[in-house]
Amino acid sequence: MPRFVVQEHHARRLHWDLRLEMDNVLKSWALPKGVPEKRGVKRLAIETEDHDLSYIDFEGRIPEGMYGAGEVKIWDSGEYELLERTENKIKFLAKGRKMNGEYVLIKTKVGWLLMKA
Ligand SMILES: [Mn+2]
Repeated sequence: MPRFVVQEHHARRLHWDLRLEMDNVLKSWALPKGVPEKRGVKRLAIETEDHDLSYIDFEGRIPEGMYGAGEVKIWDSGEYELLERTENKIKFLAKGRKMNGEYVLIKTKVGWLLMKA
């Protein structure tokens, strides 16, 4: 089963980074407001660069002067089941402790949105 992680990132602005193990990399989205807890709530998910698989368990401090400087903590992690994937939609069943259940990433005109399905 592929894995996912949500890293709480205390950069200049606090955000959460959702990363899905996919195509042998970590596909990544920054969530300014975190993972939606309720159905129907749409949260902006800003697509960011793919990360190496080894980054999935990274926690620690990114030094000052480096991109993303600040503390990174794992907010949740686990496995997921890919339910649907098209160019504009990724639906998955997350099996984490906090991120648990069906979620969908949808690409809209304004970018990606993350919803609890
Ligand atoms: Mn980040």
